[in-house]
Amino acid sequence: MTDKQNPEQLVEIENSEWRESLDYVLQTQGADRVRQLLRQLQIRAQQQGVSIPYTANTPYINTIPTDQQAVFPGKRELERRIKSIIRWNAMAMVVRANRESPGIGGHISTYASAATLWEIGFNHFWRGRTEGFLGDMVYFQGHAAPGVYARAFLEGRLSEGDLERFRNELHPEGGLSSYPHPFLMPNFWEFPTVSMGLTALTAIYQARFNHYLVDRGLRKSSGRKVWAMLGDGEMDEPESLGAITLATREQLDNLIFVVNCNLQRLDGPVRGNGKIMQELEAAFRGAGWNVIKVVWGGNWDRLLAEDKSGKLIQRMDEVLDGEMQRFTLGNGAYIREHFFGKYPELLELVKNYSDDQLGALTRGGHDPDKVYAAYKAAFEHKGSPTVIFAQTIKGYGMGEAGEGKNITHSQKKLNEDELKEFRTRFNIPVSDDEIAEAPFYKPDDDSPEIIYLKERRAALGGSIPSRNDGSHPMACQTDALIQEYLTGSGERELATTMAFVHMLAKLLRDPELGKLIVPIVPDEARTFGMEALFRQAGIYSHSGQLYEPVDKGSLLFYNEKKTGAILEEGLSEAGSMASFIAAGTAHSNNGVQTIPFYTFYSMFGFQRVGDLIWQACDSRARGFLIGATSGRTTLAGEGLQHQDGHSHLLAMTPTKVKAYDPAFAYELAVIVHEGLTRMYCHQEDWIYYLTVMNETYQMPAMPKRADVREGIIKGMYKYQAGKKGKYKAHLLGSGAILNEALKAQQMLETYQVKADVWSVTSYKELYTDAIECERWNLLNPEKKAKAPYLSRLLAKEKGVFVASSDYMKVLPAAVAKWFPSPLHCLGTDGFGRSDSRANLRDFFEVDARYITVATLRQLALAGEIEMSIVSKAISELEINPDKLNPHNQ
Ligand SMILES: Cc1ncc(C[n+]2csc(CCOP(=O)(O)OP(=O)(O)O)c2C)c(N)n1
Ligand SMILES: [Mg+2]
Repeated sequence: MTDKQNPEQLVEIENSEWRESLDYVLQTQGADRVRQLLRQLQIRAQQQGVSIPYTANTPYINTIPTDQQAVFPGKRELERRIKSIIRWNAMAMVVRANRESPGIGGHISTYASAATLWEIGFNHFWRGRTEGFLGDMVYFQGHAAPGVYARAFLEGRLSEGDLERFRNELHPEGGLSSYPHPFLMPNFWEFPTVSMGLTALTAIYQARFNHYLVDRGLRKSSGRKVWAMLGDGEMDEPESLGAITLATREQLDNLIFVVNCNLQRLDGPVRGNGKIMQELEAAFRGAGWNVIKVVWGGNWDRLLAEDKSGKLIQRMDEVLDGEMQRFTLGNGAYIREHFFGKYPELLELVKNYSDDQLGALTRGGHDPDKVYAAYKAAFEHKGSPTVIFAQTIKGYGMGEAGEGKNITHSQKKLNEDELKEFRTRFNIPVSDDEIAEAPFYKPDDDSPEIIYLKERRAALGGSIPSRNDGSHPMACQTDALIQEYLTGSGERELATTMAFVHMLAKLLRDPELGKLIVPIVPDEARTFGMEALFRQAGIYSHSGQLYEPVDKGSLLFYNEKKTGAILEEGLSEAGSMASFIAAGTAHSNNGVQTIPFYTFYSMFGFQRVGDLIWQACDSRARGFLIGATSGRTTLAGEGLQHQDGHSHLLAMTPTKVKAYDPAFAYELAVIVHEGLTRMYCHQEDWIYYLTVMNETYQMPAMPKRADVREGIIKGMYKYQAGKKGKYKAHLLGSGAILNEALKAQQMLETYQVKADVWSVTSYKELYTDAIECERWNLLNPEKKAKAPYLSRLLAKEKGVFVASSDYMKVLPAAVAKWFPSPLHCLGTDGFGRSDSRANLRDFFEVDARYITVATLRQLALAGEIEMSIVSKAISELEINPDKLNPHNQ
């Protein structure tokens, strides 16, 4: 030190001395010692009141230092050629599809940014399914699907015609779906990844479920990995981050996230004013993940090594994502001026670099060496999940057409000049004469590219993605399982929820099916009376039970164990649905026919996780969704945000869902039996949604008529004929409200009405069947018209019809037109209230009195009785006609 040094210089000298000390310790004693010393310094500072700001971030440089980088084992030049061809074809698919049908859509820029990330996976890591190995599970970012198709084309799995029919699925020869949909391409896609946010969530639970299967002894551990290829914009969805702590808690080192940080989403930058990689790094490190950042390409390594001032890393840390995007568009001179130009030390650092060299500095996600090293480290990492954040450029290679521009996400067209530029940049052998056509290009089968690509896939066990439908019809012996529920409960009163839990316990004990049953519950087991299953089946916990539960002495103690069957997901309906999807698709994805029974508060089902239910259908998941505590008036006391009177409407939407609202234990048993038979014995893709209730009453025996069982399944059957009366009516009831119809049947006798009571187990089944007939009749005008089941059932019935349920009036209204005379619908439109069942049924006008009045009015409208009788009934039954409409309250 000399006197002439100013304070800034002194600080700098001190900084460099400390840095050198650290380097020395690292070289002589290793990384652990460095960590110890830093910890010591932290303690020392804290003891003296110097609080150290918490940061979960590491500097904005690659996590893996160059000298620890695994050596890339591939043929780099050949892989680049292959990747370039895939880039071209992926782009051409979209361009051509949009020329053929303007507005048909598709995305070019996402795959353009992800190509290296995916190709390293395809050539070196992602293993296909072989005899002895189920293969890795790769969730491909949905809108980059053209990249997967373009690769499948080179691998010979798809033809040129297939590529031409991208987004043209209704073509007579079939086309390629816009995004990954197992529902639409069941032999190709495994995981629907299109609804942003669900990929991360479902991948986490899938990885956990893979452990569950091993722990429960249903599958051998094989080392297979779950890879989720994600977008940085997508990480803003709450579901993306919502389960990341579960992944560490469960030590999911079989899980790897790769987040393609192209710093852009659809409209613009993900974090123009910040740094998305740093923000996500903090979240994931905080959650205990192994985080690997791949920020810069290899051509930055020398600059970083030569930078003794620390200013380069400082600049990297400072630069905003919005600026980084700007550097993509700017040339080398611009980068020199605006990136390096901020500090004289940095200008000095790059003084021997030409503008072209600066312009060519790459982002980490476009450097195969860096990406390979990150993947290898992730693959080998033990004890926690890994997330790789790879910085890329959105629309990489699209040049003027969109590289790094805010419009790039939606860019679907390239003009001739832009095509030429793309062709030249990636060296695709397409001549100027042909370029306007954007022809697909595939090298000959004996070309080095195709030979190499096929060799690599063969070495990794074959092509992916490839969905294997491992379904084999099973000879199930399920009849005996339900017999006991068909005979009724005698004097004993129970709720359908209790009957269901009893059935579930019985299924779990069954020697054939028991090991396949997966009960799933989001912290409501006690609400549903399921705690008896804790002891019987055990709550799954990979680490077993490391503590003595407080209720150890009791019969129903909280029994966590490694071989537990119950997935107690805590308060996460979304997580539970993700588990449902994993268990419900195990027949294809895990070669084992697990049978999920996901039981939840029905209010927090379809409306809360409807998107995941839709995804479950797309995944071809099978299983039972049990909406418990259902019914707007049957769930007493809970009020507006708990009482469900509409999930059956929402259940109308996905056609692969069958929805039932049974009233009695025998109905429930018949439906569960039917579900097991169709989904597991016959291997059909269905999801059965059953609502069960918590009102207790005596469960009758199943009427001994041949039509009853069929009626339960088809949605409606006559439960009890009326005894006597001059006038004829039919009362339709569902769920617990069927009991109100039975009470009304009695009341109506005093008005000389003979009312038959029908149990409607499923309006959805009735509706689906009716519209199917209607459609057939429309298209076959000269053939004998088909009559819907409902019309056939009621063809000979005289009299009036009144339907009541614990759901909105529109539910029975959906099938009204197939009734022989007008149907009056009672239902629970409006917000719930906390009160007793009796008061709620009065408030919503669905109790026996309202059914009685509605029936009398239908009779009066039909000219059978006088309207004055209706008025008389209103007053006799103490109904206030000036009562406010619950719909508006
Ligand atoms: C839930 C949901 N909302 C909106 C979309 C429409 N969408 C598809 S891709 C996209 C932007 C994705 O950005 P990012 O995740 O960063 O992916 P990139 O294309 O940049 O790789 C949007 C908004 C969607 N698929 N899902
Ligand atoms: Mg993005």
